[in-house]
Amino acid sequence: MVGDLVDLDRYPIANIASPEAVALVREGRRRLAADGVFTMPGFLHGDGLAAMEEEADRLCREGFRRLDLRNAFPPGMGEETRVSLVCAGFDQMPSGSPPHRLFLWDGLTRFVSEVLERRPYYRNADAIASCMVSEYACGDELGWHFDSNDGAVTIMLRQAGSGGAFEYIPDIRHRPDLASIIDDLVAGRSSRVRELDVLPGTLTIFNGLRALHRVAPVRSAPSRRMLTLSYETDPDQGFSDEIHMRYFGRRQPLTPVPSRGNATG
Ligand SMILES: O=C(O)CCC(=O)C(=O)O
Ligand SMILES: [Fe+2]
Repeated sequence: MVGDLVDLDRYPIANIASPEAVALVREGRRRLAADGVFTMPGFLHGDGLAAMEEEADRLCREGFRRLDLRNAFPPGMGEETRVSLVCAGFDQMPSGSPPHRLFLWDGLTRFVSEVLERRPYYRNADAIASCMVSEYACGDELGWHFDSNDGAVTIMLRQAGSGGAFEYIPDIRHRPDLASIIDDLVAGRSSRVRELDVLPGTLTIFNGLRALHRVAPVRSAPSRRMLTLSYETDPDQGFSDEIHMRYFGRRQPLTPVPSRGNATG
């Protein structure tokens, strides 16, 4: 069902009980524990990436442009950072289109559940923001933040010509010296920042609740494009209306979205 998108020879995760899938899950857990991030290069094969890109072209033309400032650090820390990007939501993806099919594939939900050791685990239930394509053109960026939702999985669709790096400081949310780490960061003198360089087609599992991260400003074309899939421990969990308005400019989906048949992970 997703073999036309995902390289199932390289990543045979369809049968989660197979020895190959078990080994991948173990590797993912090890990487997340050691580095705070697990990447799967070539998760989309060449044809799958091309099909995803074609759909992303259309979605980005119809996306919502967000430009504002926010402070996404814990209360009392940090300062406002810039958010500038284009977002297209799940409600804009035709049923059966490549991103829609990938998100609704239970095999991926189960795999993410196993790697993150969240059982049961569900696709985020949001009709708009559960699955989205984002685009960062020249000058766009997503300032430093912690994520507000549980599990974010990204698939790089296109790298920026230059700039647009994903930068992060893993696993610092609960550190007692978080305030001074953030002071150093906003003053531009932090030595903790790591950069994650991934090629198009790479799937990344990342703990954005615990890690500070940002997308640095894009400096030259082409634009950076990312597919983001969200997962939750609560099958009814969606995003707030504030997120809907900020990222998508609407509270309600454009067209009613049928039930996604949420499977346990
Ligand atoms: O595009 C990325 O690499 C990450 C985006 C992100 O951090 C977010 O949407 O919260
Ligand atoms: Fe994030």
